[in-house]
Amino acid sequence: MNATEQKQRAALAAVNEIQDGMVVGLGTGSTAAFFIRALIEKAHANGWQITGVATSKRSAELARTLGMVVKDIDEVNAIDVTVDGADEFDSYLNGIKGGGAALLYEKVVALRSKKNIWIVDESKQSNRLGSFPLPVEVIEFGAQQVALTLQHMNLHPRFRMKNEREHLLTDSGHNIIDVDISHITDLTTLADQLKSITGVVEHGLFIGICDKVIIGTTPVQVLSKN
Ligand code: ABF
Repeated sequence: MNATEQKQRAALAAVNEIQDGMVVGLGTGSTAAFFIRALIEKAHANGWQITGVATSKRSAELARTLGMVVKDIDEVNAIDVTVDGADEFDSYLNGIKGGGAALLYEKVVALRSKKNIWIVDESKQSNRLGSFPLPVEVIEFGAQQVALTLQHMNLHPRFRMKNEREHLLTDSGHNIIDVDISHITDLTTLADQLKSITGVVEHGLFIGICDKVIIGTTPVQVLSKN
């Protein structure tokens, strides 16, 4: 089964975790897009009232186009469950996110959610995080200085590019600098070090956040924390 089929299978499995009346965090990326489509189809078929809280402008636009009510995170009292993709995850259900440059809103929504579910194809599973470059979101002002600091930390920083000349900008107008953490063992310390750099807004290490991972193999694999 190819990655796309696995993503679709994982997305469909995640829809079964949703009930009528829920407030649902809507992730970003291709797997999350499959979930959004499948959820809206099931909600329409069953006359459910679902409210979405999106983790990116593109996910909000997709959901609204398909007829879902999408509210800002500050308009809802609570988020029952957030379903999102991931770039890499390990056996502790820690992960790297942000390949889609949406890590900041994804983390804000995830940390306000009662439950977090990641939907993935099996290629995202890893024994040790670091195969995927870690995205670091930085304000544009002084971004080169932050890149220099990351270079001095031996993290081999690379700006995420929109094209050959322009830096990609996130929904918040920030830059993304991707760093190599394949040689780093203490990720908790690294996370603290990154957040202590003035100009760094957030990073894509999601430690202790995910409650369940659904892998779209046949049969579907469901990994739950404790
Ligand atoms: C999102 O899921 C991002 O953090 C991550 O980049 C993406 C994975 O992309 P895809 O589902 O397209 O493989 O949460």
